[in-house]
Amino acid sequence: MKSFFRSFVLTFFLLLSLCPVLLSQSRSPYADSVKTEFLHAWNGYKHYAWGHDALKPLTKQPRDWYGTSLYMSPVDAFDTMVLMGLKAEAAEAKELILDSLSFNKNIEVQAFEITIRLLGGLLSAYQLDGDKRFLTLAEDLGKRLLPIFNTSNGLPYRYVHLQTGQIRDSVNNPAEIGTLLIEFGTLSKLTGEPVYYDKAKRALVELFKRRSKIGLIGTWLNVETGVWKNPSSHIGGAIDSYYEYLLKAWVLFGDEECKKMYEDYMQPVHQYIADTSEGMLWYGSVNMETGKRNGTVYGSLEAFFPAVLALGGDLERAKRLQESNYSMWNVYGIEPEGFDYKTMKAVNKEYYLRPETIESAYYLWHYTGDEKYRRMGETYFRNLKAYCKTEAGYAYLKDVTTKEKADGMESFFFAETLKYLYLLFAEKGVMSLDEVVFNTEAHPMKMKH
Ligand code: DMJ
Repeated sequence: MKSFFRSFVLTFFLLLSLCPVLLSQSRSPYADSVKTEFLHAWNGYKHYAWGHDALKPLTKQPRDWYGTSLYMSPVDAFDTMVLMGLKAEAAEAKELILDSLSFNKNIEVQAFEITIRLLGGLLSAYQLDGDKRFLTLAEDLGKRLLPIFNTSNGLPYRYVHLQTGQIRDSVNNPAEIGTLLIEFGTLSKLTGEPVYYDKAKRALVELFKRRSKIGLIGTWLNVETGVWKNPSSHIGGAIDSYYEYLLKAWVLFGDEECKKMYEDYMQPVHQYIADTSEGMLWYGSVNMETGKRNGTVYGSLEAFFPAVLALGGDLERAKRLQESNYSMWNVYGIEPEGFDYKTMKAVNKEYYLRPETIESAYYLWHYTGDEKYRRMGETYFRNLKAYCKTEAGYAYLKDVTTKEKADGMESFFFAETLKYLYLLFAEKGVMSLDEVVFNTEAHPMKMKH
């Protein structure tokens, strides 16, 4: 009897200790609710904007970035449908893309946006679905984008004409210069053509060479002269994903030089750009030459940083910063584009349906198994539904303080916002950070192919 009691107690404590592990492997009921909301937004797109880049969710009109469609929403949404198991929708989107998408168009495009959304989306579609036509489209696009690197130092221009290869705008920023390697590198891997990897990698290195004496970079740079046009250094828009890609190029391709550059940047980023207020960790902005603080604004885009820190193994900083992300969200029940962390007030009041704080919650949940990140996700999801849902889809907020809506639904809402929410609530292994590297638009690139 005694031994029966002992084994009962032992089994009980064993199960108790396994609880967090089992919980973090299990599927939350929220996963299906996210799927339902994905379908709501997708059906709105289908009904009112089929074949166009995006849906304007208030006026229920289509929107094309360049006056002709490049099928942004279907390409951005495809891999999310695959991982959610939405087979019929994925088949429909695939047919639309393969029947109608062509890059032989008389338009000039922004290389960064087209790379992260379309090149990234087509490459992940190919890796997940296996249909070679996705890769053919990706290769055609890659070739048309290559002229951006035609400068004496290999630092890319911002715009390129898809038919003529004419390039424009030599004043570029670190994010647009340095967020190309995951896609171009994967294209090299899949086609066996090293040119894509080499050119995108060179841009990262050339940018690194132009950091200041204290190791920081600014916001805008003339790629021809190498002169910085805006010396403000931060982790937000126009810089953000450059850091992300240095780290991810190491994770995906094993590129040690990229890892070293990432580590070299992180030291001054934490030394100068990091700030604290009321005991909370934030990242503001400083002058790249002197390290002198020139701003205390954080925001929706900066909220990506805990995900990168977690991927790089700096879990303590990642957890601390995610607490700040969450408190920024909770001031208005939804986060603003710009937030002064000293006054805890919005300074740019829009919300563009951005994914970054959800992405960070997902990475932290993956690496720690702590259910608290799922609870954060539940708040994010509930508030998104409460404030942004419309009859035809989901809409931006013009003002997070009044919750007044604006007429936009970016394709990254399908690619990222809903994907990271779904992954946060789905059972582990649906698509894991141990097998894929997500590009900055959340398109998964397989580590082994
Ligand atoms: C996306 O296009 C990408 O995540 C990019 O890195 C930043 N902006 C949007 C999402 O906010």
